[in-house]
Amino acid sequence: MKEQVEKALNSQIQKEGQSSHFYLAMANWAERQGLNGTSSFMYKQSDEERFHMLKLVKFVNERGGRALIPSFEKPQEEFESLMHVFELLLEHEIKVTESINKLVEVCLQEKDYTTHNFIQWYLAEQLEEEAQARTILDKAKLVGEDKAGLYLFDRDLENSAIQIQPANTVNPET
Ligand code: OFO
Repeated sequence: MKEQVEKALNSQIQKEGQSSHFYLAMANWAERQGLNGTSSFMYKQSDEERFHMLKLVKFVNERGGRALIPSFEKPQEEFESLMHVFELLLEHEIKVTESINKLVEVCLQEKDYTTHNFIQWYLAEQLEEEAQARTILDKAKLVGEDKAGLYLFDRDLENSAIQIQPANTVNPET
């Protein structure tokens, strides 16, 4: 595996793991607020990000590279509100998309078409996750500070009523 590609993939491994950590902190905060739907949703998001990290680790090793298990920054523990959580979620996903785009650029510069092909899955995933985060944030904005609205929002999130199912449903075996 080319050095630059390996470096970029290891950097992405760190970002996916950091995302998992960040979302775990959000789940933990939501659980403490009694927002069980939001907390279930964020625990699930955290698991998905960990899966994204593992998928990269395996890919690097299978292609003869050396995956590095990263350390993570301590995520913030407190959030101002439910809306704040979803604002940060969207902001974070936008940054991850930028990072995946940079990874694509490195693959093309290095003419590593196998990795380029592998990364397409992440691009599709980011599209879905950004759309999902936008939808939920729009709903959170509509609800604002209304207590009854917050209750329904959280309950709907628990029942997945306002989640968008990815078109290419994630299969951990692929
Ligand atoms: Fe890893 O899928 Fe978003 O961040």
